[in-house]
Amino acid sequence: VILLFVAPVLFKATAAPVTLNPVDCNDVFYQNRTSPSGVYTIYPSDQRFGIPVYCDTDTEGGPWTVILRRSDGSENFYRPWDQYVAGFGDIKAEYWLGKEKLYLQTTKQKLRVELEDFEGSKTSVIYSSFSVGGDCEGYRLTVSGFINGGAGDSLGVHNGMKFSTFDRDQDTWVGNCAKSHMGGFWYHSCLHANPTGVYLWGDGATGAPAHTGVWWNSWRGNIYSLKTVTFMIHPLDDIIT
Ligand SMILES: [Ca+2]
Repeated sequence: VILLFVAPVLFKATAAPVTLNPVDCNDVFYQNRTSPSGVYTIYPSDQRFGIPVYCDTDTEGGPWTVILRRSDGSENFYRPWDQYVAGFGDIKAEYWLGKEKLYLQTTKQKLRVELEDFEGSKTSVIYSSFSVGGDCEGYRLTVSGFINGGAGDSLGVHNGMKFSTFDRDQDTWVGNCAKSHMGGFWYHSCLHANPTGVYLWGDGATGAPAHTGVWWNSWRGNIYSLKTVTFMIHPLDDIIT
């Protein structure tokens, strides 16, 4: 019985190449530059247990670690605080990586936001500096260095905001932004972008409450609910050339 357990472990230990646990998709790519886009296991801040994440090695300026993706309405993003801390969803479809994992990205990151509407138009924006604080400071967003790729700046005004969900109001409004806009985000009073809103399939008459869709104000306004929204990060000091 003992051999049955030990033998595979020994075989694996001697057969596998020695690699460090990748902290992000950049590390994944650094260890194997032919890595295609797909799901990989990363170890933010050298955590002992890895987490699955989608690595985009195709988009310009990458490889990118996807931290948020909306794509088909398959996932419910109107969730409580604890789930936004831990992360949720399907890595191959719609998901939120989790605030704690964002906090554990210890190197400086840039953020790329990719947007697509239901008419086939695509656009993007880059923020050259992006970080998320820890639990003790309410997972505060620090974002700057707007570089317009056509989408316009709808996130810069959220700089310095704490994260809020319907069950933890840390926004700067007298009301509850998460409840009003049905997501979880770094709301101020309240928002210029709603990437975690309700998937409302464009500008159709869904009857949903105003401004609850998935929108980016400086591109398609605050009514039109986008088809695809992707937030992804890449180390600022990229060692790959
Ligand atoms: Ca409030």
